[in-house]
Amino acid sequence: MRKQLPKDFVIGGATAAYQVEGATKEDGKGRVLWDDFLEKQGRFSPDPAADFYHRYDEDLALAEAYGHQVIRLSIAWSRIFPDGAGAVEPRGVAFYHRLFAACAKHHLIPFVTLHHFDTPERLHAIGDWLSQEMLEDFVEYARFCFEEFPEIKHWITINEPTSMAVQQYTSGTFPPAETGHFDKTFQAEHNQIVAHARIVNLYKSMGLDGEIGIVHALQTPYPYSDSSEDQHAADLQDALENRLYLDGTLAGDYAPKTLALIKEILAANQQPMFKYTDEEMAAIKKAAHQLDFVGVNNYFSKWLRAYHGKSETIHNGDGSKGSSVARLHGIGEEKKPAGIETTDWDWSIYPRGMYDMLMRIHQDYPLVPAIYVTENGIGLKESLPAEVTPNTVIADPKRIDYLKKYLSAVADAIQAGANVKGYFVWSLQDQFSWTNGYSKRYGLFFVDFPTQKRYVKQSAEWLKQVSQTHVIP
Ligand code: BGP
Repeated sequence: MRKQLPKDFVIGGATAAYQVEGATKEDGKGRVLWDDFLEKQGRFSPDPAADFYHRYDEDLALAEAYGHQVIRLSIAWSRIFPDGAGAVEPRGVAFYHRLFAACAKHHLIPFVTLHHFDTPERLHAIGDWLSQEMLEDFVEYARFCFEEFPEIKHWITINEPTSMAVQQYTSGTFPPAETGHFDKTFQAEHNQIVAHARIVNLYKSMGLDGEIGIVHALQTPYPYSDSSEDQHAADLQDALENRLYLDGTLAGDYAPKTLALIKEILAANQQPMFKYTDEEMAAIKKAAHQLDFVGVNNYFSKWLRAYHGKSETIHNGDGSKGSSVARLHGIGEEKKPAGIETTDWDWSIYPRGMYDMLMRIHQDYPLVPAIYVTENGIGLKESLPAEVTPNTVIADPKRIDYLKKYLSAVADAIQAGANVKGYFVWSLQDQFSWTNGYSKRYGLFFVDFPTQKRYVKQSAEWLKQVSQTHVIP
């Protein structure tokens, strides 16, 4: 039988400022942590990305025409406060007013993220999420946005705090590209949870007419075998990436088991426990009781087996299938069981992982009022046919197949009781990927980057049907 989605289930596409806007040197925008890092790497540039800074109206018109009701956007902190704090750049403020007005014109409800991996350079240089000054400035930037943009009714504090902390200090794929610093990773995780909590509490104290949530990257870690050692490795991986965030933001306290797993990882690596105060924990508790929704970004799952050697990670950043390595001392080694399908970037295709994560939140975190799937999609190597007209529709059967399987898993979770209210495909249009550049395309709409022309993909037509009928064909 064809699976159904609830009638009030909303569908849309996701974007992030740095990945779509381009125009990184325009209208007084300040520098962010990625600018120097990418320049030094010399692999790819964040300009022009999808040139959304100038072409947002065209993309919003496509979203509307293809049946979307919602859209995920982020505000580039450094367009508003080029230095992270202090003087406001009015041209940045004006841009977001224009963008949000265009959303209204195209009947799209924006879900707006305050921090999507783009810390202003000055704050990154003084420690990023490890710096208390950054936390203070982030809260003030949030306050400014809440007062300045009353047209926004759905706010997201931070996008994927785990991706930031783990990739900054454990695997080294995000600047400052440090590896093996589990102590910094957990301290950054806790600090992000505190910053998120203070902002939720601030928002609620302002009595504003809207909702606020957070977006987590949640990949289910499964044991590679049924041995207790592999199960324990999966639990440790879960503690690194998921548990602290789930406990802190959704339950308002760190469970003793979560803290014990973290202490075990730190002890194995001879690193100190992260610091937290009673005042911070009180703020965390208060925020969890006031949170309106949690966003789940789920693309793939992981399998862990016991490993006692040195930490070693190799990132597959160019689509060379099978080149990834992830072995962490004190945690375990990632290894996919035979038969698990993967993308060219070694991401497993495992919709069951989406179902299990949605059900875990539903069952283990009863304070959570609502869940949105805020990112899901597949990165593919795609190109334009030799002959194109503006009406050319690009065939992307793999994406349709992926979306169908994952949306079906979402429908199953709803059927089983999870309150999932909407789904955002990553991504609306092809865009720039932090560690993979421009060859990993996720969009419902193809962007020919040299000309910036847009072409519809078949997946956009498929999703329009879902959005209009609430049936997954
Ligand atoms: C999430 C991020 C997005 C996006 C997506 C795809 O982690 O929130 O910003 O980039 O993943 O990831 P990637 O670009 O690494 O393939």
